[in-house]
Amino acid sequence: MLRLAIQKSGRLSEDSLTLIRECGINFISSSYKLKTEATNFPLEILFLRDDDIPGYVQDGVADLGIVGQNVLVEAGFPGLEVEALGFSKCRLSLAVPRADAYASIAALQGKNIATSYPNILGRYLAENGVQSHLHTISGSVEIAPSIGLAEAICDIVSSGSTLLGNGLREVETVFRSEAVLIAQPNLSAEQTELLDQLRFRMQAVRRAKR
Ligand code: PRT
Ligand code: ZN
Repeated sequence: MLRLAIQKSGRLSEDSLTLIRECGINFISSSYKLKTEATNFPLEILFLRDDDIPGYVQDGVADLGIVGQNVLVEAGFPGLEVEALGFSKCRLSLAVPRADAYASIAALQGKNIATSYPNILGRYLAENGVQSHLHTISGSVEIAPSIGLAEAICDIVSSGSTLLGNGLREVETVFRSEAVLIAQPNLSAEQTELLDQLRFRMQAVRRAKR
């Protein structure tokens, strides 16, 4: 038996459920149940907040998970990734108020930056020799410059319309992300065999879509 953790409700949920179904795995899901069992594959599905998924898989509470690389790497467990899934593509970017001068990343030296990704951003700034003050906030990051909390932000971007709507301009791509399948490091031989079957089916689903 394998336990797979997916996001309960959010941007990853629908594509995660669709992928499992396209792998030929049948299950009944209802919005109030946090756990369901597949009827034709030894798989149990847990519905969790995406932020909790890497830790649960690292600890072996869940055997597998589907999560964005942004959340996985920020949590500090990049080694759990076993398969890129090709959906929920986005980027983690730095942005500044549209009217502000910005020649290079050196412009952020000594500045306040609001983000939900202090680990990924901290590493990126260090690699670029820039020291900034990071303010970790968990949501609505794009509002920070307009309320005087920070001179810049670092947040997830996909279409760019949220930045635009908040008078911000994207200036650096810090990290590129997509949804990935992750697995706990200590699967049994039987579980590894099931994981291989699952990955084989996921790869076939992706190939069929190309
Ligand atoms: O409740 P829970 O904690 O499970 O969910 P959540 O609110 O933390 O996550 P959710 O559902 O918003 O996102 C889940 C994952 O989807 C993220 O971790 C990313 O891997 C991926 N993803 C893809 C995105 C986006 N696109 C995205 N556009 N996550 C967030 N956004 C947000 C972004 O934060 C910003 O506020 O959308 C806004 C920007 O979008 P654009 O299109 O205006 O640029
Ligand atoms: Zn989350």
